[in-house]
Amino acid sequence: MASVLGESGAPKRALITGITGQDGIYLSELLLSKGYEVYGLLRGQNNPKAAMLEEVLPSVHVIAGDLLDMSSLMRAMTIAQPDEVYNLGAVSFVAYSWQNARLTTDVTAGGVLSMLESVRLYQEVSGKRVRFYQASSSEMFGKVQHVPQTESTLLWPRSPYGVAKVYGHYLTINYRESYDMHASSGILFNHESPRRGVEFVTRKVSRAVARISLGLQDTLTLGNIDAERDWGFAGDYVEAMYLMLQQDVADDYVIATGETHSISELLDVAFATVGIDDWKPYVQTDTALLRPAEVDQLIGDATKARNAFGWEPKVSFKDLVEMMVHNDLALQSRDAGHAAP
Ligand code: NDP
Ligand code: GDR
Repeated sequence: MASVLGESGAPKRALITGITGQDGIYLSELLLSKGYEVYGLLRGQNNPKAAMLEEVLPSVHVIAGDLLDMSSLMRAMTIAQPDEVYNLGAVSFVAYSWQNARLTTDVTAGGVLSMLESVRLYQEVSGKRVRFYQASSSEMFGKVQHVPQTESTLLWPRSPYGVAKVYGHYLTINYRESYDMHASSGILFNHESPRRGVEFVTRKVSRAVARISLGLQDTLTLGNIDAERDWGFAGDYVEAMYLMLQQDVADDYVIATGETHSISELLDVAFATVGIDDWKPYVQTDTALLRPAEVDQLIGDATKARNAFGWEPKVSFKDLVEMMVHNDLALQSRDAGHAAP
């Protein structure tokens, strides 16, 4: 069991970018449960998620900062004095990355450089050794060159987001090799939860299914329902992030379930959860939601993580989808002012 005490003998301190996102919240909860002091970077002068953060994670220390502003990151390092840094902040919606390619590049790629530089300079000045986690992605595999994908599969990204993640991935490796930094990269496949943003397909489906079942919505419009993804539960995946940084030697790891399912299968399970066996009358497709270049199928092999630190997913695809639909049923019922079925 890893110690929760840092170099100084005091509780370990973690700095998380992207703390208001799905993974940032789960990771904060995990680290707080282990006795960490958690610091989170919050962007914007009036971020609407500040109230949510205060309610869900009142003991997190919030630091104002933005991945586009390196001076704010250096300031955050000085305030947090972290033992571990988790760089989860990004423009993370793949479809949006074609419409905002420059912003995606600046935040999702450039932000990694600014964060790594801030850590490197902080280490030099403080003499403290910091462990760094980079949120790499299965989107880097894109037009997949090998099935299943492992840490050594050739990267072939298919979106501005994927290209930005490739930059961050290789830069993390480069800082490890150039400066002997304890910098690890987790190549995480899709992971979902009731906290998933509504722009992503799993949550879009779970929310729409809940609303259809409650009579609040008639149909759901999707893009490519033949795409296949290796979907896991975000709560399981943040455990892997933490475990990576507890290893003596930094490295890169694929985190995945090893199963792939199509959007059609997602629809099967989601609609069955509310007792609808034939979803076709409720689902439309629109070519406007197709992407300029699609990632057709992803399936990961997490053998390296299992062998190194015993990581395995605990929540199945079916349980995950059911969990999300039940959560949306409760939320939608509450908002509509009637009891959940
Ligand atoms: P989310 O989209 O839920 O969260 C993204 C976070 O990044 C938010 O907290 C957002 O802040 C923050 N952010 C955006 N722009 C900036 C900026 N300029 N400066 C500082 N912070 C910023 O993502 P997830 O939690 O799902 O994912 C976490 C990380 O893991 C991301 O890097 C993502 O690309 C990566 N990833 C995710 C996978 C998944 O399946 N979830 C799989 C593989 C990788 P705000 O709330 O203020 O907008
Ligand atoms: P993804 O997730 O692009 O894999 O990126 P998303 O849920 O957006 O798409 C998954 C697949 O579903 C298809 N799809 C739709 N997607 C959305 N969002 N909306 C639709 O209406 C729709 N219809 C079909 C998509 O074309 C795609 O094939 C997520 C993000 O969390 C990234 O940040 C992360 O790096 C990767 O997962 C791993």
